[in-house]
Amino acid sequence: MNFGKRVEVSVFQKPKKGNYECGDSYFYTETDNEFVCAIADGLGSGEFAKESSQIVIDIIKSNIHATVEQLVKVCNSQLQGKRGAVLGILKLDFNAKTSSFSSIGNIGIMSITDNQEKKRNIPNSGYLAGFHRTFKVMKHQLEPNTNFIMFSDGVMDKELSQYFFTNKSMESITKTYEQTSEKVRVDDTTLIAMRYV
Ligand SMILES: [Mn+2]
Repeated sequence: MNFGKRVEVSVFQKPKKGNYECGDSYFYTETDNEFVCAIADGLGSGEFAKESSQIVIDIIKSNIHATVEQLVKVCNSQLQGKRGAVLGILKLDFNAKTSSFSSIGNIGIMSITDNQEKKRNIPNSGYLAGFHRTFKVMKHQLEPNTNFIMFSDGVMDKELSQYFFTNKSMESITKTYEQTSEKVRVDDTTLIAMRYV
């Protein structure tokens, strides 16, 4: 096995002011064939919100070979009767050389290549709560030297700087975010910087 060789990852996470535990859950992994990253944010706060975001992340963890479409569908069905959750998933297929991403609700995903070709996902509105729903998955060719930035809705638009997309060190992106963003968070905040080399 050959873990972590193709995608460099750095994560910044901070809970909402006054909360000890963060309601956002995330997961990422790399295998020989693919890279998968997801952020889930349970609606509301407290233990039921955390339960929903954790259900979603556990499903993705145990089904990393599934497509983004399949993952969103299974996560949605497993949230029936639970507190809803918003979800962003990014999947890189190293063999097919494709990137696929989808977000249901307010999880942002952006990508930028070294020659400044920038893409931002169009989130599907709403949230996952077991109801049948349609959603779009954006699929692109996977170019080497591409940064992917995924973030929960605790990240404010004004905190997203151009620098995040042009820097080649993922650790410096999350460190810079830590230094320049508001110290007091009004919502749970997760920012994941990834670079496919
Ligand atoms: Mn949130």
